[in-house]
Amino acid sequence: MDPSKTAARDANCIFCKIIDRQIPSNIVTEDETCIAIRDVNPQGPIHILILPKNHVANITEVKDAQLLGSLFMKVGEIAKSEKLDHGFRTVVNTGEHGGQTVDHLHIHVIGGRHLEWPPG
Ligand code: DGP
Repeated sequence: MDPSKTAARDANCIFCKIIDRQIPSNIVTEDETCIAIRDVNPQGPIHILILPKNHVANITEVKDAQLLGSLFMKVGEIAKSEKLDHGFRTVVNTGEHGGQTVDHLHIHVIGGRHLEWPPG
């Protein structure tokens, strides 16, 4: 098996603990590669985070194009199931300047209200 695809968690990562059910969360959907949870600090009526189950710190660390594809395919599925018919925003914060506070790759899906642009 490709070692880069072997399940791996970071013992100090809060999202890895959520994936392992050590910390409770509101799970929207999951499959073998990713999980989607409701953000604990929602920035809109709908705010969902899509994360890979294997620990990857951020988008620059991804080695697996198929994994990225799977994560982004979830965006559309979730937008449909959450009825975000009027649109939504997809955000991937990276590093300190990007406002990333949890070092486990995640895609924000925010919707349910009109969002301003540009961000601060
Ligand atoms: P970012 O700033 O892009 O790294 O986003 C991290 C998001 O994770 C932030 O919107 C708050 C959310 N978050 C942090 N801790 C938890 C948690 O324990 N549970 C859930 N559901 N969300 C969390």
